Amino acid sequence: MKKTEKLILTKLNDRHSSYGNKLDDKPDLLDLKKFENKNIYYYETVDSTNLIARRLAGEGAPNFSTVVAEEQQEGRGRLGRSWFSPRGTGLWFSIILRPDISSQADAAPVTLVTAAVLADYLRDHLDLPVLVKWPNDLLVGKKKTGGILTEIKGELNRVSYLVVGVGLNINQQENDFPAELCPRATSLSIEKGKLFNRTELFLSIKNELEKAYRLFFAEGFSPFYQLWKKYNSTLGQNITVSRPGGILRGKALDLTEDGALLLQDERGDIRIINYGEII
Ligand code: BT5
Repeated sequence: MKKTEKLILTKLNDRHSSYGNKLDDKPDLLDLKKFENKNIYYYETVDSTNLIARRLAGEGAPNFSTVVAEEQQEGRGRLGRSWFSPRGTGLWFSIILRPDISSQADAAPVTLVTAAVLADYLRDHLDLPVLVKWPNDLLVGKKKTGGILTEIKGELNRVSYLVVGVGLNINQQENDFPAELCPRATSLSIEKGKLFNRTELFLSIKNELEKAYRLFFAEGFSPFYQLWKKYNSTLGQNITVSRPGGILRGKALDLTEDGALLLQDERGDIRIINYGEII
């Protein structure tokens, strides 16, 4: 038997055992019955769950309302980049948060909290060596398996709501990614060699995140600081950061207690980076 045939057979058998009598190749759609009374807005196809969540938040949707979609046609990354979100394979969802805080700065570490909690969850439940690249990438080795896009609505001293968008690659196989993403992207299924029940993962991750956000908005970033440091792939590395003020090169020294990156630049000066990305 050829290697590829074996792989396909294994995949079908896995589906068979994970999902009952499912032997066809239809995507495993989310199980809506499990979403009742949980403030979950389910869509088959959307432009972006973050955009829908922002609209719902503007219309008054309560804290922790969550938008989840099988597929995003215009999934968004940061800085106008796109997020590849094919149907029935990953988890694409956005959680609305309505914290009782007045300053946007207090909300800023929410991306780091989300990343640390997701890494912890995937390590603990799936035994997957996930690391966090500052500020919003979830990596296995050098490949990205998830990303976070946080958007804040408010003025400087007023926060109306936050939308935290999470994209996690779950059941994609290598040939499901477009060629340009293949060398840089992976999924839980590629890493673990089996398919996952997305409904269970989604509900369990959503639950962990809600617990974490309650704690974060009550006590700040400090309960998550060590967790983030434990799982980061950034500190100690020589990095290049692109940020609104331009490009900076240097060594990532530490994370401040409110989630900014401390970088020692090429002249030896210590720089505090609140926003940017490692390129
Ligand atoms: C992110 O942006 O990593 C944030 C991704 C957030 C996606 C979620 S899905 C639910 C919610 N609704 C949305 O519309 N968005 C959020 P960034 O750091 O800018 O990374 C984007 C880059 O990651 C792209 O330019 C690609 O290089 C790469 N990429 C795109 N899709 C990917 C995928 N599925 N897996 C791995 N890498 C991907």
